[in-house]
Order: sequence, then C-alpha cells, then structure tokens
Amino acid sequence: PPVSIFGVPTDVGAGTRGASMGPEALRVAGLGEALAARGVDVVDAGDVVGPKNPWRGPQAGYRHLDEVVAWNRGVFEASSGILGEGRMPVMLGGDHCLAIGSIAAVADHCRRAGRALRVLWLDAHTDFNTSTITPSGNVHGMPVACLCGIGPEALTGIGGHVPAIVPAQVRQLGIRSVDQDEKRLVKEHRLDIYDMRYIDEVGMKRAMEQALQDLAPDTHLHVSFDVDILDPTIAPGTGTPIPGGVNYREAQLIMEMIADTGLLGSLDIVEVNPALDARNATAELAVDLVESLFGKSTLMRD
Ligand code: DIR
Ligand code: MN
Ligand code: MN
Ligand code: MN
Repeated sequence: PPVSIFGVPTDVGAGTRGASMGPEALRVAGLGEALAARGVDVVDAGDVVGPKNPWRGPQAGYRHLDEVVAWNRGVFEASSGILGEGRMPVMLGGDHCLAIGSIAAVADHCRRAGRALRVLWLDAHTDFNTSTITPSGNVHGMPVACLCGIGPEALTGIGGHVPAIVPAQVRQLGIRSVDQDEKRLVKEHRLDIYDMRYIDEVGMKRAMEQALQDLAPDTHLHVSFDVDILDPTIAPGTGTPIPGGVNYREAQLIMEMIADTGLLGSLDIVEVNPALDARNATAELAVDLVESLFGKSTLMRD
C-alpha cells in the first residue's frame, strides 16, 4: 500500500531531551528514499505541530500532561487523515507517548472497517505504568496502559472509544525493563510478553512465530518500534538504553518475519535521540531495518 510518513518532533513524554530531533534524523538517514527505492509509493506529509517542552517536573504523577494530550490529538488527526486516504501511516517520533494517538487512530479506523487489529510492541519496556505507580512521571512509560483504558480520560479517550484496544490485541517483544508495580499490573492484565529471557531460551524465530500466530487473514498489523528494543551497542541514540537488547541479526529477523505476514498496516518509529547518538547510527540502523520490514531480504525468496 502507499505510505505517508509524518514527523512528530517532541520529547514531552520523556525524561531525557532530544527525541524531538528524531524525525529529522530519520529523514537525514534516508527513510523516504529507502522506501521509494523499494518501489513503495511514499510521500512525506511533514510534521505535526504542538507545544514546546516546558521541561517541568511531574505534577500529580504526570510530567507535561497537557502538552502530551495536545501532541497526541495532533497525531490522532494526522494518522486518521492518512488512513482515510487509504495510505499507511508511518510516524516518525518523538517519544513513545505518541503511540497513544497513532494507535487510537488505527483502532478507530479498524473499528469502522470491521477489521481485526493486532499491535506488535517492540520495546525494552512494557510502557504499562500509571500515575500512581510510575517511578518517573514520564508518559512515554504509560502508552500501553492508556490505550487499554487505564489512565487519564484526556488520553484514554483520544480516539472517542474507551478502551481503544484490549490487552489481548497486544504482543510485546524484547522486554527487559519493567518497574516493580508495573510488573504486577502487566500480570493482572495478562499482557502477552516475549521478554529477552524467553528469546534467549527459545530463540527469536520461535518467539516471533508465536507472537505472530493466529492472525486472521485481513488483520491490520500495527508495529510500534521503540528503538530501545535494540542493544545499546548498535543503537546508542536513545534516551533510556537498557543492556541485553536484540542484536542486528535478531532485529533483521523480526522485521523480515513481519514483512512475510503481508499484514503490516501502520508503523511508529520512536525514541530515536540524535543528541545521544554516534553519527546518526541509530536512525541509519532504523532505516535499514524498516527496509527489511518492507520486504528487503538478502536472498531472493518466494
Ligand atoms: C520507565 C521507563 N519504565 C518509566 N520507560 C521507558 O519511566 O516509566 N519507556 N523508557 O520507553
Ligand atoms: Mn517504549
Ligand atoms: Mn522503551
Ligand atoms: Mn535491511
């Protein structure tokens, strides 16, 4: 399907500044050109506009809640517009709080079309915190909970339907950092998690087969790609790097196995932080992996 990429230059949901430069880093690394070279009809729809980062501490368990809401409304509008044109939205973040708006838009779109939605959450973190259990107040640690209806009404209701999705629609891969109370909440809501220990034990191929199993033939597959799923040695340009992440070959296999489903319907690329990077290496790696997500492989396969 034709693709529209759009940037969301903000870091209001994060505790480290710099993810606001992610969209330009990904453009400079050649994302649009790489997709066009694969034969994809791709346009750059430009950037969503929103408030500046006031850089305050958390209030009532949230840092910058009003600004997070404003940016996510913009994301919801942008993503809904692109879906309405019959194109695939590819969101260039920005921090991961923006997945609230992008996935709310996809959920709304699927609900109207009567299509099944599956969310594949690629991340070192489960992002299932709430204002009462968060150790940081950073909303980029809360988007999955908000999408599942746990959070402030201004965020859970962004797509008009609460909850936007249910935990059974989500698969999380690459997890290796979950806060203490967050662990309890994740278990309570039975999130389907393929964490790094599981990947170590069974291997990436089997983990991905399981994460992608029983997808109905016309499922819309949304991939939310937090680049901190990657090991910090290959992707240092991100605000909350966690050791023991997926290596280059594993990351390629993830993307190629998603491409093989033929079901990719929308994509977030988030938490690229050029201020922490080494010569834009993380954005360049993300572009390399997105090429694979859109079907590039080392050998001819059919
Ligand atoms: C941590 C970090 N769990 C928090 N979360 C991050 O602040 O809630 N998510 N970095 O991507
Ligand atoms: Mn995340
Ligand atoms: Mn993360
Ligand atoms: Mn590649």
